[in-house]
Amino acid sequence: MSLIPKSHPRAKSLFIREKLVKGFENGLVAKEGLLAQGRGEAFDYLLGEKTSRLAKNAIRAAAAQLLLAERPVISVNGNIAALCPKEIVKLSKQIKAKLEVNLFYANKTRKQAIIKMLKKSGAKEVLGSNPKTSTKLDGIDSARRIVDKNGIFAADVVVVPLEDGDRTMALRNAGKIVITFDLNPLSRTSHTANITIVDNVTRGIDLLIEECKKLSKRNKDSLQKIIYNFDNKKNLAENVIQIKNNLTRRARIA
Ligand code: PTJ
Repeated sequence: MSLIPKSHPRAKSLFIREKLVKGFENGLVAKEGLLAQGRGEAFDYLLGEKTSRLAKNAIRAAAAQLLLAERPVISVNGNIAALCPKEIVKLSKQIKAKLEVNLFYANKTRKQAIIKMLKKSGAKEVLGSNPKTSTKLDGIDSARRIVDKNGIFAADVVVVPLEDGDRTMALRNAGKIVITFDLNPLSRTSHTANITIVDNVTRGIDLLIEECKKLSKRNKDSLQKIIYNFDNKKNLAENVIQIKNNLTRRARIA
């Protein structure tokens, strides 16, 4: 049973933290994943811990891009498997995307635990553990270079939530369109991806599923127009301004 009272002023944030800790105890999350969550929390705090208009714009562009994709793939790491496994599977079904486990801190046992969790959450197939179909992505030295020939390697659009900059760059260099969730608007991943959703993945993922549903009846031209009108660099710059404004407001009333 949780030790966090629902009435606690920071209950929501503490519940998310608890999910990560449980995920760590159950062998899904890397130790470093707990630290990554801490960095995310700090940015979430500065952003106001809510999904902003800017994040909603990025979610809309991401949904349009996913609906236009021919071979979309969602890359799953330990943190995602612990934070929102059901939602990730739901998104994959909504946009007919493949799921592939891809870890920075590679570990066979953890990979299997993540695959098991995704299957328990409704996934039929999860790529990323078959040596016969694995291959290497050029331009990257970390374990993330190992990808499935039928998954990330062949994808045209890849969703990489909570990612490191190296692979985002390697994916871009391989001609793929990259969508990420990253609470840090300054990170290399944020700046290298085509579409960065600056929001907590635990809040934004449901909105992305909804938006994919909402836009699914739109024609190609209309979806392309949404993407054309989205400017990732501008969105990131406005997120930084948002943080600055939040800090200025807090400094005034403190
Ligand atoms: O499971 P593995 O081995 O693949 O490892 C996964 C982690 C997350 C440990 C690995 O990819 C890593 O070290 O990531 P980074 O470089 O710390 O980057 C994670 C980014 O995600 C940071 O910019 C964080 O601010 C951001 N972040 C953390 N938690 C969240 C988040 N963004 C959105 N939602 C979150 N809940």
